Amino acid sequence: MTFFIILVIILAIITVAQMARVYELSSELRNKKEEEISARDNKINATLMMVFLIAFFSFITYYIVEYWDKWLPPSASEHGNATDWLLNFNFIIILIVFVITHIFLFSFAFKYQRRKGQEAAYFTHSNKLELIWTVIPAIVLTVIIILGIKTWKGIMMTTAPEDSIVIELYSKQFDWTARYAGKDNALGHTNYHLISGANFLGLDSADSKGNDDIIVKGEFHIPVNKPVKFVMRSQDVIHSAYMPHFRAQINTVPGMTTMFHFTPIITTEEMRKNPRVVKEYAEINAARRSQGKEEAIFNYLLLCNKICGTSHYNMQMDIIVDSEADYQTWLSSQAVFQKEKMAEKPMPEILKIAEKK
Ligand SMILES: [Cu+2]
Repeated sequence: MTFFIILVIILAIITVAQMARVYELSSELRNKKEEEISARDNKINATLMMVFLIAFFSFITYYIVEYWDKWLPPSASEHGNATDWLLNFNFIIILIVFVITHIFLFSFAFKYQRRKGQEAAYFTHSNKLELIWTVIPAIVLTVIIILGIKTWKGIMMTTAPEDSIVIELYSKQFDWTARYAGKDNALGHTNYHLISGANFLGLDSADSKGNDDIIVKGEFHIPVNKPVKFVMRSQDVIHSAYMPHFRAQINTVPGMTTMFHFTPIITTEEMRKNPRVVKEYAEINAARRSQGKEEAIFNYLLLCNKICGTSHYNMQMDIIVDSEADYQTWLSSQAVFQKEKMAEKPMPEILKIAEKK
């Protein structure tokens, strides 16, 4: 098959080359110079420019309409509305510039097609033009950058409220673990050297703050309308905690902690009723039924957004946004991490001394 495709391509190239040669010879016979383009050719080319402009815009319009509901559903976090607004604002500016420049580009090629006796105007420099195309983009970019910095500052440069729920997200090849700080709302100390067997997060048994810590896998719950502070760590390589529905993403880096805090504003139950989600899952489940698979339901996701290894694609955890009452019920049903499990591997003496310093 590949051989035939290559053969067809080679033959097509030869045909085009031969046709060009025939054209060359025939113009010689007609006593015309090869580079002389007829008025008819010019007209055809100019018309094709307009045809392309209309076809191109029609395709883009179709594309936007057809895939309009494939965007993410509305932001499930408070700050996400600000980033969505900024993104839309950028898209509107880009779209306006895109439409105007393309109309000019192709309609000018049509309007100023070669006509007999028509000379092109020639000038070497125009201060007015230089000013226009320097000042306008400069103003637009300044506005975008100022708004961007303001939004970013509001999200990243603020400290999490005092009453935030503290959750550690621990990444390793290839899964996530969530650790709740428990009643004292303080995470117990950990050390890489203490990782062994059941104590896979390396909790330090000497630190009483870890006595009430709760460790969960598979899915984790957060209450609606309450600020959550995520403290993130990584065991092996750089991963990236990506929670698209909450418009949140930050790298998790071995040897340091990174943080992100946000307030969820839509519960999982409410989001499952969102028309866009309902439509999307109707389509997904129609396809799944035809393949004899069980139905899928919408869940918020924590994904890894760094290509961190072979099973990167499957490194995810469900996030359930509950009402306050449901969250408390779920949390009380979770077992506190047992301290006996931590004692399997004692902290090396040399490290204890280093940490005291
Ligand atoms: Cu990863």
